[in-house]
Amino acid sequence: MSVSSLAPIPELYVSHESAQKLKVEAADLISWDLTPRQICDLELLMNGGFSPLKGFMSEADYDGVVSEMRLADGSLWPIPITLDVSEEFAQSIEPGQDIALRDQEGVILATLTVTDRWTPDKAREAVGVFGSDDIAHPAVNYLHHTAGPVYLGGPVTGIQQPVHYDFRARRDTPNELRALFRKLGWRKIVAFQTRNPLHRAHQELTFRAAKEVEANLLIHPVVGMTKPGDVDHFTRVRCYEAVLDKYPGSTTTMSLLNLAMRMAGPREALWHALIRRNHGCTHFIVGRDHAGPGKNSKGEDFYGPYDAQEMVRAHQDEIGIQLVPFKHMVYVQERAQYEPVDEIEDRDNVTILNISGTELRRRLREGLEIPDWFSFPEVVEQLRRRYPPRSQQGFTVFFTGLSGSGKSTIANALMIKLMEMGGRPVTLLDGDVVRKNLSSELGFSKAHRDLNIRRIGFVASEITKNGGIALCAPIAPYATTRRAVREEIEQYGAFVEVHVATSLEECERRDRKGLYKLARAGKIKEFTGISDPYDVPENPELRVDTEGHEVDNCAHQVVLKLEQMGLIAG
Ligand code: PPS
Repeated sequence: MSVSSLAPIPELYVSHESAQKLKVEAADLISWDLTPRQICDLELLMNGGFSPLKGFMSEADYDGVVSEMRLADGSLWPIPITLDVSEEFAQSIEPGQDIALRDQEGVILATLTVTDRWTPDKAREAVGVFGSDDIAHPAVNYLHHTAGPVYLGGPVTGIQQPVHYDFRARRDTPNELRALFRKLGWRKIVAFQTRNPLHRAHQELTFRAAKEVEANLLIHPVVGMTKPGDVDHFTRVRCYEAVLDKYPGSTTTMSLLNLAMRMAGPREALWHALIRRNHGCTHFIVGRDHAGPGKNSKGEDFYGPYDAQEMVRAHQDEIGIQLVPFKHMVYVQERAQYEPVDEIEDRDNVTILNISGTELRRRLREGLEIPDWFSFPEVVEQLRRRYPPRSQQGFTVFFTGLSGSGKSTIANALMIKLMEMGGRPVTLLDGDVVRKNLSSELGFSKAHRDLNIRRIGFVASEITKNGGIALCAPIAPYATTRRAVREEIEQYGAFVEVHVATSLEECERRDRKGLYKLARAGKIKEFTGISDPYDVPENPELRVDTEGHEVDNCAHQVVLKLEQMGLIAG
């Protein structure tokens, strides 16, 4: 098989008229609100991207896929496509019943006729599909900690495509791509899967692949769900658009694929190949460590670097798409070009250059040079817009300490110093002020304090995300809540925890608001340090001692810390 027939592939959508009728009838059905991953899966089920699947897998299909990559009818399929739901929802329906599948705004996308309902053995699924039950694997972690405990299976009736507001013109169903290839007269098409920005090495690899098999090139990036921590798809698509100009327009095209990746290495590569076959491609590029999930909890790779190639090679004839294997491409300085690492015979006499993903992120963070041999200036420009150096990113300084420890005073002094420097807007979320505005209905129980801190964390994370500086100064007595706030904020920028370590004795001696006296007299209940706990931070970025240090000096210590962390220019 080397040319594509490009005949239309079966979809699960009903006609427009039937869809309108179904939408009305579905008002009486029980609804399941799909998760983001399920929406991705459903879109590819409905548009034929997952053909021959006709719905979410039955238990028999699932068992066959987990143990031997085969559906009950013997067709090859490597990844379970299951509808995971809560125990409560599963109990509310009976097999044989139709349910409505809705997106997160409640729009109906499809109905599912439930034929199967079962409780999977998730550890078995993890070992079968991902080769390990280690939660360092993002899909294993998802399976155990995000996916619901019960699976529903059955045929899907497609009503409408999920709505996408972004890059609409760049998204194509398998049949739209097949029609495009037909129209262009393309009979041989090699697909390139990616979840990363395209740099020069990728361009060289795709050029070579297309030349080698004399095929047209489809750049087919995943924009559904990729590995946590990846460059977001908005930035990536802008990068792809910039690079597309550098390909010959008559033999290259780009289309976005709304796939939710599992990072399942070899099985995932086979799945990607099947999906590309469904999109009308005849060849599929598999490079080094395709869909690799990173290291396991022992620091070892989950899969061998070329396991994915072997897997696709072993099944290429059966699925009808040919593997184009590629070795790792590196830059040979003396020849000023990229070459596959295993084809460099004079490696002792040449200089081989490479920049890893980690090194690239470091250079972006620190605003260091990214050489032209590595990437295109247009791509670097997009990445720099998305990842400005730390001194231009937002961040949060989170003061914690007992009542009267000096948090607000130091935070106020710090705010003035940061405003004097200028550059980024500074917002102070002081404990007392927050309690007047954001949290006026809350008291001081553990639940209320947690809610108060989470609200502060939410506002600080929004400020940080938008490039501002948030200074928070609540007591925040619970370590677990502080950690949760840290995790939320660190998605967007730095979180600098400052423990204002004034002792209880000193706070009580100062008793600026007279509250300690009232607390000792039992007139204020649940008072931190007296009748309520305070978890002393174990590893704050900074601990300041206010006893024996002026406020100005304490605020200056924070400034020095921010400088040392690269958050403000020195
Ligand atoms: S928390 O635990 O982080 O939600 O507390 P916070 O929002 O920072 O509010 C603390 C201020 O409220 C006053 N206050 C109390 N503090 C602790 N325990 C009890 N029971 C209490 N009741 C009132 C107190 O003035 C705190 O102000 P600061 O600025 O910390 O001195």
